[in-house]
Formats: sequence, C-alpha cells, structure tokens
Amino acid sequence: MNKFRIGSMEDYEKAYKSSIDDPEGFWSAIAKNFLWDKEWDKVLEWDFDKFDVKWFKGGKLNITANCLDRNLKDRAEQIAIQWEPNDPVQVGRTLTYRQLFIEVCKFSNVLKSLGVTKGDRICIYMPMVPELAISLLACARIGAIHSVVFAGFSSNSLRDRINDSECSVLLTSDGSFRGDKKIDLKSIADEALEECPTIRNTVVFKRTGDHVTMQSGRDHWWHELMQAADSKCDYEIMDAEDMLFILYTSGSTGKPKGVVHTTGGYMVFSWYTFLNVFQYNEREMYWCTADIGWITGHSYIVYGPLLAGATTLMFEGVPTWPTPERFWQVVEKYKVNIFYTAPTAIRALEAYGVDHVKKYKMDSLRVLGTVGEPINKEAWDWYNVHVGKERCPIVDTWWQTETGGIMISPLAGITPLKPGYATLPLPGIRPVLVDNDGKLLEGNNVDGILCFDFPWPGILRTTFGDHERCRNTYFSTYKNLYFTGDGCKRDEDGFYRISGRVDDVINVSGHRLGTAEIENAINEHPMVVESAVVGYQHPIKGQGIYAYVICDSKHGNDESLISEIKAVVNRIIGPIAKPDIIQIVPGLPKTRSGKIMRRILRKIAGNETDNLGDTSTLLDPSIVETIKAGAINK
Ligand code: 7RM
Repeated sequence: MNKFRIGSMEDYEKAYKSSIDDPEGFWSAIAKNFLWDKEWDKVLEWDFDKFDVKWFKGGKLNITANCLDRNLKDRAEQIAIQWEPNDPVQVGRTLTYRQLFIEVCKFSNVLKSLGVTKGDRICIYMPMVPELAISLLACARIGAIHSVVFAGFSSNSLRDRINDSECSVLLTSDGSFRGDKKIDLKSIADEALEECPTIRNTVVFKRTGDHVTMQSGRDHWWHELMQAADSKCDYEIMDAEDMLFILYTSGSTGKPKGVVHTTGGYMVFSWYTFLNVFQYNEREMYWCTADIGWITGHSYIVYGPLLAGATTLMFEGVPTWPTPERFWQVVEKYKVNIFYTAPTAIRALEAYGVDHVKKYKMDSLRVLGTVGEPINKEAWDWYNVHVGKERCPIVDTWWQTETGGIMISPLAGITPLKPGYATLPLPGIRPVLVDNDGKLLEGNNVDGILCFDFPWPGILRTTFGDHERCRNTYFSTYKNLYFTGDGCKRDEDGFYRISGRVDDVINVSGHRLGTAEIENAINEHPMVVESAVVGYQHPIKGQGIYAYVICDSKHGNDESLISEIKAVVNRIIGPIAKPDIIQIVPGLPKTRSGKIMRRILRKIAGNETDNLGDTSTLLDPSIVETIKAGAINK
C-alpha cells in the first residue's frame, strides 16, 4: 500500500500536524512519489497580497508521463477507462492503460500535425466519450492548455470562452446523446465559430452519425486524422508552474472567469486527495458521475484516478433515463466500489421511490461520496440507507473549481461522520472562519465565512488574461486570506459544515451560476427593461432561479413573454441557467443610491414575507407590497 495513504484517525492527526509544522517537507515528500524530469529547486514561494504562488519551482515534468507512461510497467493491461454509453442497449468500451496511452500519443500527433505547440489553448466541447479524456491528456502531453466547455452550454457561451483565451483549435463532435435527447453539437459550434477569429482548425469526433457540414480546410474528422497518426509521441517537458488547463467558472460579477491550474501542484494535489478521501485500493472500480466539463470531472474522473492507476468509469448518460434505475444498473454491472455523485442526483432519484434501488444488489459498493452543494439530512439518510445499506461511509467533499481538489472532507472509513458536515480539512489545508469585518473567529462553535490562510498545491494561480481580477475576487475581501464565498460553521467538535454561498452566486443542481450573468441574458430580450435574479430553496435542485423582471409597458401577453425570456436565457447561456420562475414586476426595491436590495427579493422568493427587515432606506417602499402581492407560489 502507498505510504501516503492515511490509515487511521491517528495517522490523519499525525499527517495534519506535520503538514502544518513543515508544509514544504510534507508536500515535497509526497511529490517525490512522482516521475519528474528534474526535481524542483524550491517547494513553495507565496504571497497572498500580490497573489503569487509557486509550488515546486524549477521542477520539470509532464503529467501524462505520470498518468500513462508510468502505469505501463505494472498495469498496462488493466482497464484505465471503462465507458458506459447513454443507451443501455449499446455496448460499452474499455481502454486499458496501454490502449489509452496509444490513443493519447496518436491524438497528440494529430494536434501537432495541426500546428499546435506548447502554450497554445485548445477548446474542448465534447460529450462524455473516452475521446474527451483522450483530448485532455493529448493536450497535456504536448504542453497545450486545455479549456473544456461543458457540452450543455450555448453557442454564445462557447464563443465567449474561446475568445477570452484565444483558442486556436476546437475539439468537438457531430452530436451528443443525453437521455432521450440528441444535441447537434457541431451546429452549435459552427454558430459560435462565426465569431471566433482565433480558431484555425476543428477536429470532429463522430458520435451520432448525423449529417453535419464540414468546412473544408478548417474541419477535420477525428477518425480520419487518427488513421494516419503515429503512435509514438514523446511528452513535452513542462515546468511545474506551466499552465495545465483553464476552466471557466461563474462568480458574483461579470462574465465567467478562466480559472488557471498549473502542472506540478495540481498533479500532486489531485492524486493525494483522490487516494485519501476515497481510500482507494488497487484494482477497485471507481465511478464519479460528474461531467468532465466541470472541475469534478477534471480532477476526479481524469487526473486523480489515472495518477493513482485506478479504473475510472465514464458514463455518458443521465440518472433518470431510460429509467431512474440507470445508476444502480451501472453499479451492479461493473461492480462499482466507489461511487461519487451530487446531492441533486440523490434527491431526484429519491423522489422516484426506493423500489428502483431495491432491485439491485450493489454489494460491491464500499465508499459513497457527494460534491457540489450542501447535502440535506433527508438525502444523506436515503443515500446511506438505500444505496450504502448502512455499511458505506459517505464522504461529503467540499471544494471549488479554484481549489483544484478536495479541501474539507471525511476520509472514508476513518473520519467520524456527521450528516451535512464536510467534517475536517485534509492535511495541508488550513481553514479559518472570519466575520463580515474580517475578524478571525477562533475556537469552536462559531459561524462565519470560510477562508484559507495558507496555500495548498492545487490552488488556482490566476484567472486567464486578468490577474488583477483574480487578486480582487479571492484575495482582497480579507487581507492575506483566500476568500471562498461560502458561509461555514465550525461546531463544538471542530467539524466544518458549509452552508452555501454568501455572495451573488447561486448553485442550481450543483452548477455554479452568477446572478449577474443570468440578468444580463434576460436583459437581452427587447421587451425587458431591467431584471433581478435570486435563488430560492428547491426540493431537487438545491436552489432554483427566481427572476423579477421589469418589462416595457407595451409588452403583450405575460405568458408568452415569460416563455420568450426563458428561451433567451437558454440561447445565451444554456438550459442550466433557465429561470424556474419569472415574475413581471412594475419596479424593483432599490435604495436611494440605486442598489437593488436583494435581501428583500430573496425573502419574497423564499415565501418568508413576514419579516422583510428594514425597508425604510428604499426609494419607494411601496414597491415591496406590490411585488409581494404578485409573488409566484412554488
Ligand atoms: C467541486 C465544485 C463550488 C461551490 C462551493 C460551494 C458548493 C461544493 C460542497 C459545496 C456544500 C459541499 N466546484 N459546494 N461542494 N457546498 N458542501 N460538499 O462543486 O466551483 O463548481 O462549485 O459549490 O458553494 O463554493 S464549483
């Protein structure tokens, strides 16, 4: 067994203490576990004020040498990727470590043949097929920076992300299957590319077989380029601090930011957290149900598991199609040992009733995990009793796109569990709680805002093209602290419970959305004068989207206007951002300085209208009564 796998609570306490007493010694011992072309000169340099963090400075490596080449020695014939298609009647695919290695090398050569070199940005807009994972790894192998855009995003969102990081190549597919839906990814991509001057080539993977238009000179078929590709490709030697990838994420203001992760630190952190949180054992079947379009898929479908030499299951479909038994069928079919999903999926399946779960044995399951949003007690209990049969620990993993990997979480079977609690920080992680004024809340039994006062190897390094925005967003709220945006309690035992966002970010089915982003989309409708978006508690999605919209007095029928506005948001951002509720209002509660009082709108959306607090500073307090009277019940 790996000597860095923590085996007991005592071990955890020892590791935690040594990570605090000597962080550089702690992380460098772990980093030595990997293949480096040259060892680092300095383990850590950091400054939260300017925000400059470097891990393993001077070290040279390639992450794919560690995910692939290194695994050829002992597990070339072991399955690296087990792929399960959307439709259960279609057959799955397996790729051993050797096969994956060859595919990655070949596709690396394809990228090179298109003129891609180290440092170029490659946008990836693909369904959950093995070629998506191959794409990430091929980029990493030749030193190109991948920027994956979730294939549920609209052409506008895709266009903006491509342009922000000036990608030169787009990897996509003809279409994708999601449950009973088929999506024409290539046409969406074509629309985006009309306004993407930096894209010189696209590679199109054939998935649905539907007719697509191929622009000659620009668009190439994946299978055709692969046919001619050589299967030998040496990896590019990268600096530890060279960019590995960009991943866009929403914040409280403006457009999504391109979170940047670099090579060495991310590798060490995604591996260490994977191994310890899930207590991964050799040869286990591991399944994370996320999409690679999100950070969870990057760190815990692709990099973490492959670095650990695990078998990672990739699932193309959705939990409820063709039936709400789909997850459990897959668990049984592949004898899944570790299962990692989102609370929203658990709640959705819970709503269909327990009979669907009972049909499947699922005795292979050993560890269950959740991520993306707070888990309510009811969902936790259901997961524990009906899926885990009360014998599988549930790891409630708290982390963010920006943290690169899991920060606060139980270690499966080691940390005592408390439903709703992410429990304790991983070794090397130093959470602090502060009040609104940034005053440190010491001791236990405190409630505040979650921050970190020391860097960890997986921390973001910048936001692409705008370092000042990064510094401002994460390091200027409280001096010398990384600001997470989450509210958090530390209870009498020192255990952490994350309560949710304290900023204007909402979390819909585990997807992060900025209210400003949705408002901007709504405002694109020609009849909309102004809008304000808030989240409200939703039984399945965690949060739903409630939009208050002021419309032009000339607007016609409310109902058709509302569906038009939804369609606009769908077109501009994508289906995940579509408001659940739209209330047309004559005005918004604004202060004399013109600031919308969202606190009031949140309360109305949440049916908490008894105590709206002080409304005396409003320009027109009467508007509150009008909005209340027209509020839409859920
Ligand atoms: C991994 C991921 C990050 C935000 C974060 C929280 C929320 C994530 C948990 C959670 C409570 C959890 N990255 N969040 N995990 N809240 N308990 N276990 O989701 O960048 O997309 O979102 O998600 O608000 O700030 S993310």
